[in-house]
Amino acid sequence: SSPAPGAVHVPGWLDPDRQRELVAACREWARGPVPMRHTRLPRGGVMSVQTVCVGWHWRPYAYSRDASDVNGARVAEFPGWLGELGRAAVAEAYQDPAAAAAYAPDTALVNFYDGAATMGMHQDKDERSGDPVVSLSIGDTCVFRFGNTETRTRPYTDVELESGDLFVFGGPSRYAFHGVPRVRPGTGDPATGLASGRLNLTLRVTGLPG
Ligand code: MD3
Ligand code: FE
Repeated sequence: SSPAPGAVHVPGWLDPDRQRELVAACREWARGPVPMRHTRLPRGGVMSVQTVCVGWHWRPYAYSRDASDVNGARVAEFPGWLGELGRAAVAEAYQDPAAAAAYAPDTALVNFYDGAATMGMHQDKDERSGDPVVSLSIGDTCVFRFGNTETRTRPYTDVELESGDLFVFGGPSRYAFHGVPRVRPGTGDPATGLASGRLNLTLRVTGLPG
């Protein structure tokens, strides 16, 4: 379904095997070379979500190859199979083979939510490319709040994101405010390999050279 122009929600897009593979891959990335951690905000806050990055390291408000705010190591290489998954996601969401073929994500942000973690309303503007963001959810269901491009307040739409769901945000939705006001503990299937909590992978195009 499409809650707004350029935003497409595909429930249950990842089959159980794919979800297990992604959980296993995220577990490896979470160990290193840059360990998963609570991102520190420039004004002294700490995010309740834990994040590990692949391809490029994100910190507010910039991307780099080295994680100078964590351990100084270079982030893990962005694997070819993850780019293929991103192109398949865009093909499914937009039913547009040309748009899918041109989609070349070079970074993935992996967010882990324990039962209490939330993400406040924000826009994603650190990328220099307006190409779509692909979001993949695994584990506990969450309430995803999808807003407007002007303010972090109403009007917004609350959508339940479940394990296996795909969401693609492109076109006018690319710069919409969004957040995760709550997760629903105990709703995930441990067969994914996640005993508790929620994983979200976002694939993005940084627009940075090399
Ligand atoms: C809409 N992550 O990492 S995914 C983020 O579930 C982020 O972890 C949330 O917001 C999460 O920045 C939401 C859905 C999402 C991701 C990126 C977007 C929605 C978006 C970028 C632009 C518009
Ligand atoms: Fe975001």
